Amino acid sequence: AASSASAATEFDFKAYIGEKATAVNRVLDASISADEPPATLHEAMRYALLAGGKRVRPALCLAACAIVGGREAWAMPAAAAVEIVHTMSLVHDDLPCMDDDDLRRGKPTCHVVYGEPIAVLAGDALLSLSFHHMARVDSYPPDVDADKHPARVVRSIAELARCIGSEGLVAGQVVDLEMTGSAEPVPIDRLEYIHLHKTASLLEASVVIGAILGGGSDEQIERLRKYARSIGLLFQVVDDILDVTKSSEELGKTAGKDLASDKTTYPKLLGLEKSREFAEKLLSDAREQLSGFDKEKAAPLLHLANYIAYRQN
Ligand code: GRG
Repeated sequence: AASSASAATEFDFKAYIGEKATAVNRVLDASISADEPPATLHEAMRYALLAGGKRVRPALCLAACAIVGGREAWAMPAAAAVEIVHTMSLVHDDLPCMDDDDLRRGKPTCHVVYGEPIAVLAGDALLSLSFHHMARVDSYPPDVDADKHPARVVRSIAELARCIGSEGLVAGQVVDLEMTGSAEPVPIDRLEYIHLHKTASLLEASVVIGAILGGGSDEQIERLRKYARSIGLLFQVVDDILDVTKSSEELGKTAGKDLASDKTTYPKLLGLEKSREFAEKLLSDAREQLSGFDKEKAAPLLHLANYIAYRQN
């Protein structure tokens, strides 16, 4: 325990996530030129993509590649791709026909700045760009496992496609929309379905794709999939808890915004204490999946799980 504690304190998570975010931002910045016509479309894509964001999904992808012994360059195009998918889902989620939000990452939403048609099309073009990145077979240095790389790329593309469509993000969004405005609170199994699809499925794909491209064994990939499912749900449970605790702080410790709003959340269904216990259980499930890996190589995924559990936004 003493040695794992010291390994944990030696790992500088802030520096790690900062370094990965910078590297991915460089790839994202280079992948869309504002000078190429149609200028408005490209501007809108860049506006959405380069507006900040924690870059958790690319970091997960790169960390999963590293834990199975892969090199960072092998997973870098995929790390960019998962962030692009995430961004396009936010652009579409913010549209008036969906959540109708005016602000995202502290800035006016894409459709507020560029209008609805361009925001829809920027989202479409970003989705297509993500698969362009995924298909970059040239990301493998020719020295190691080069012959295996195209098969890994194809497997990763299938993984990403599945997590987006009617078995993934889109399914989660549809069920979420169906529940919106209903007078009844959403039952817990529906709430879990929404989170597993809207949030966890892309986090899962980010990890699994990193592990595939890093050359992980099927057994390693499946262990990391379980890790990712736990942190995916954890992400949302913590989000719900923060919603309550933050708005309570803002309102001077009176009833939280979330408890008063129509939105169904874990604290609403389980209470705050039980929601916190559930979050702890998900974190320990995630950590357990990492126990068979080399400690040093597992440090980034371990700290990413802790970050998701203990973040303040
Ligand atoms: C994907 C084809 C396709 C269509 C989109 C709109 C839609 C279908 C799905 C909605 C997906 C959605 C908005 C899920 C919520 C995801 C989530 C947890 C967002 C917050 O993620 P953070 O905290 O955000 O990582 P930052 O800004 O840090 O990147």
